Amino acid sequence: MTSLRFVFLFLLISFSASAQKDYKLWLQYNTVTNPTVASQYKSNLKGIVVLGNSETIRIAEKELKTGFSDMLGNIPEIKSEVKGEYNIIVGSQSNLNAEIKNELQSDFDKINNEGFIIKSISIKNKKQIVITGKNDVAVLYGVFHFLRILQTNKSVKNLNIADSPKTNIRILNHWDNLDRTVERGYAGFSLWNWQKLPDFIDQRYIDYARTNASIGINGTVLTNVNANALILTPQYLEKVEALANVFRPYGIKVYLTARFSAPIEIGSLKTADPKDPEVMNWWKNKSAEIYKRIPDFGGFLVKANSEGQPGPQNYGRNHVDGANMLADAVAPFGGVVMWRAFVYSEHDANDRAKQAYTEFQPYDGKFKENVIVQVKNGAIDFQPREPFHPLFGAMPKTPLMMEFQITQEYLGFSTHLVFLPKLFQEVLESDTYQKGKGSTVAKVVDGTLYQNKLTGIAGVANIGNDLNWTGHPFAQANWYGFGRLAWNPYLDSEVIAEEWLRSTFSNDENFIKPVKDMMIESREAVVNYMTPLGLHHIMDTGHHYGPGPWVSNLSRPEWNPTYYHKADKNGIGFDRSKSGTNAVSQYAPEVANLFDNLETCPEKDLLWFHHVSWDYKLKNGQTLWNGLALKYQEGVNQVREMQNVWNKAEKYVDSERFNEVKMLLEIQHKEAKWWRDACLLYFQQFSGKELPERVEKPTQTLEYFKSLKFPFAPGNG
Ligand code: BDP
Repeated sequence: MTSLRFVFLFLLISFSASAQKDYKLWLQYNTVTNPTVASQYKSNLKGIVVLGNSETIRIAEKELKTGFSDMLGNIPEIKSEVKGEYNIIVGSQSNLNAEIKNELQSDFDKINNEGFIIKSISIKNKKQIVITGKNDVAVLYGVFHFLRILQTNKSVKNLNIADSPKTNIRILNHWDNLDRTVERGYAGFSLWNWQKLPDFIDQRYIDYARTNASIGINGTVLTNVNANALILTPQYLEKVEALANVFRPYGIKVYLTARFSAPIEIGSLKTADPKDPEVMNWWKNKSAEIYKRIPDFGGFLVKANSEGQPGPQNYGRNHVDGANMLADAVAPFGGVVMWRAFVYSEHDANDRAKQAYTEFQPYDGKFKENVIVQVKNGAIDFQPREPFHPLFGAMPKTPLMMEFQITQEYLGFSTHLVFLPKLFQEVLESDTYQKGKGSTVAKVVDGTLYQNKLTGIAGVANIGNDLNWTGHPFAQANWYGFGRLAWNPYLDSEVIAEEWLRSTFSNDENFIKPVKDMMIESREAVVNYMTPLGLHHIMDTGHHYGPGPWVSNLSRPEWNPTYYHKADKNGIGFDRSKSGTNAVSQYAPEVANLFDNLETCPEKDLLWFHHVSWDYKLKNGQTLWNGLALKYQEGVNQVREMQNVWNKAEKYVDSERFNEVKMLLEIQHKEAKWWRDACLLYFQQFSGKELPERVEKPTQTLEYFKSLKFPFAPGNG
């Protein structure tokens, strides 16, 4: 009996220890096991001097203590003043003594308000490490960066880091509804427990803020872009205020989505016309009411006249009228309006890929100073691969912010391992040529191309109340990588993958190298088994789970996969060249010509821009049909290789996370085959050709795949 009880207790403890690992994300603070590294840390980090006493500074101090005690087994002596050497001195510029301030003057000149300095200095011949910035939140960023140095086992000798975020707004967009369902969420329900707020503060709110601060995220939009006006009522604002209070010391501002028709729905006005004085007044008063509660409220995110959401066009006005009216309301308080450019209309027969540009580009220079236009990375909708959105670089007088999707709506939900920073990097590196060679999307986004002051990157969150936050343990890397790229859009995704692996799992080189390669490859794998060679939007209806290239019966033509692949006896692909819809003309001439010409169009984008015959010869000499089929097969093979790599990682990973990933990879493998077989069987009806030898034969019929239904797939409202 006793021994049974003991076994039970042991299991319970080991289960919770393991579950905690999942929960702790990249802030594991694993014990430093490399003896050389550990002894270097111990001899260089002997005391901690914390200057200042704000809540933020207390958080920074606590973080350092946790980091030290977990990673090194003891906390260096906490001192009230700088005595002796090898101290870590933590505090903002104004709290440093004159000598240190002087020593760091040129470093302070290099950083912006959110930037930090981590530097080894010698004062009166005594070696010290200073972690500082212009305010306490910047110091907190510095502390997290310093702990990352320890987590990744890098040297703490001769530190000389001055790093600032390159964008102002680094923000998560939660598509969370007030009933706690999450649109396109695959990690459980919303974190925000509106029923228990404002009085009950879930520990997860604090952990959420801490985690975001650790990667420099400084904003969060709590509510879905398909907005509910109720969030703007006093009953809910009181709850929002409670969350804002939790997030504030971590440097995170709260934003809300503004439903354009709110003045009617909760304000009993007859109209929401942005030129109506009563409406303008309503928003002004509403903003004042919000700022009274939340003085650092960030502002509004708006989806207007898009997919049925109300907007200024309901009143014969345009996006500029709508955005500027809201901008005026929040301007006195320093708020911003993030106005989304994700628009396309069922009344517009033009290529959907062209519609946002056609509508928004002429508005360049017309928005108020505190408006930033939020543009998805591609012109359709977060597909596994899209060429960059033509609006980037095309609105020199308007700040544009990037919208990435971290949640994997079109990339296998939270069951597929796909490392998204690779996708993000591909977009950010794309050259728009709008101001000559080197006019990359990253330079548009960080404002350096056109000297915009307001800059930002948004990521549609993949976070829910699952124990591990993101559903898939590796989806945590996408949250992490988003934050790192929002801070610095020029970071290499390989560097990000490596940092994340070291902080999340292990510093063992035998683990890092193969698993990092697996992550990097995972993005191309998903493209290959879902939408190779520029195919896009061929998923099943509504839930977007699994393949549905046959779907052609939806009321809006541009919702049908057949609209996008246009497969017929002659070939496949969407002709967006000059002889087709001429979507290429929305890019700068250099880019337009590149895409327009079959010879120069990158094959990864081929079927995005061209309708080509099944016998078209690819660069590798294969016909298009064979090449397409082989790509689908390659995707499946890549998943198999990912499984092999993971199986060899067993000894470096705790058993719970190891098994989770193993099971998920099995699902991914099954679903990769499903995509391959369903798509190839469907397209084969048009090509009329046999599958090439190296492609495995489908084990089910096309009719079977078409019959699959998923009435309760998650994320589909
Ligand atoms: C699509 C999603 C839909 C979102 C929409 C948007 O399917 O749920 O509301 O984008 O971004 O990707 O507004």
